[in-house]
Amino acid sequence: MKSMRTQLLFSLLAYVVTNASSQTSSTACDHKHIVGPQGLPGPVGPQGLPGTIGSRGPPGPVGQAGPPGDKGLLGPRGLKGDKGERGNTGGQGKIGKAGKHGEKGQKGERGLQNPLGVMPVELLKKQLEDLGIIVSSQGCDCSCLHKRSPHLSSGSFTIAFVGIGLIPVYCDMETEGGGWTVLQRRKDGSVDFNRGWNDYEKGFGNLSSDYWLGLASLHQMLQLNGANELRIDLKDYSGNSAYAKYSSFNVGNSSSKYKLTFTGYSGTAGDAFSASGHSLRNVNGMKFSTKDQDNDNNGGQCASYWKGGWWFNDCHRSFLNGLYQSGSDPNRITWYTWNGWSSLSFSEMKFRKKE
Ligand SMILES: [Ca+2]
Repeated sequence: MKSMRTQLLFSLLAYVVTNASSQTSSTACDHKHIVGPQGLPGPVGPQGLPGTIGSRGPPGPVGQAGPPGDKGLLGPRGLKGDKGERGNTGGQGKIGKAGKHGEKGQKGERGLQNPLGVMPVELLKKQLEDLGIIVSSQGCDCSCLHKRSPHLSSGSFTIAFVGIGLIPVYCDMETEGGGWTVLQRRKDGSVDFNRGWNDYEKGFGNLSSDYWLGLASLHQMLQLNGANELRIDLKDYSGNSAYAKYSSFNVGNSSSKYKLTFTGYSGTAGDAFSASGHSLRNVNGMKFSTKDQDNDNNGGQCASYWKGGWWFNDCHRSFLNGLYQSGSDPNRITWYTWNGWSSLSFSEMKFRKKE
């Protein structure tokens, strides 16, 4: 660069000297008016220096929009918002599950003694109706029911007994003045009577046909009544009828094995319970026995052998829980003092409070 500038400076000095000498010469020779031919053009000068940078031009028009870019990455989680205002009151929710039973309350005061040993009728009736049980009377057996409502016909009733519970019974409201609670019936052989202790204790069968009230309920109902009488109605397969009646009748509790006691026979069928004095067949004072509980006075097991539960002594002269079959066999429904060993087609044992 420096040598180029130096070269340009010498070229400029040479031009100035040449013009000065030609003017001097012209002046010196002006008076002669002599003009020579035009000289040849000089050589091409060196390239000039680059110019300064121009000013920025005006902005161009806006270009067209480009294609959309790729989706960006998920941004960071935002900050927790402020607590909102309390909402409106909601609707009523569904009923929750029942809570646990509360603690047992203290025992109430003893109520007034009811002559029939029953709890307040309306209270019990209400409670039972709530359970869907229709009750015609409370805490009194068929004899009490008959006394209260003489118009009632024979039929099935559910009776509530204080301290015992509900007991379904059949009431005979016609025979000999009515008011009998049926404890046993054989009518059509529809129910098997060759059963164990538990069944005889709690009862079984159908109130309208063959049934056994149950020794536990029987004992309790007799207890509530105090004094009771017993009636037994019988029929044979020829259509003949007879009955036996005992003016006192009782059955003990479970500890006594439901021991049977009776006195005061009357009737048309004979006193088969006492076996007409046959001491080994008399069932007065006998315990109840079943095929799975031997409480008899026999070396074997009367109930297993004769196929039914009964108050056996050294077996029997009366056996109303025997097999329901016609014919002649001590394992069938028997009332020996009336029909010998010939079986019976019907039997009904019933008690009522003795007035
Ligand atoms: Ca025995």
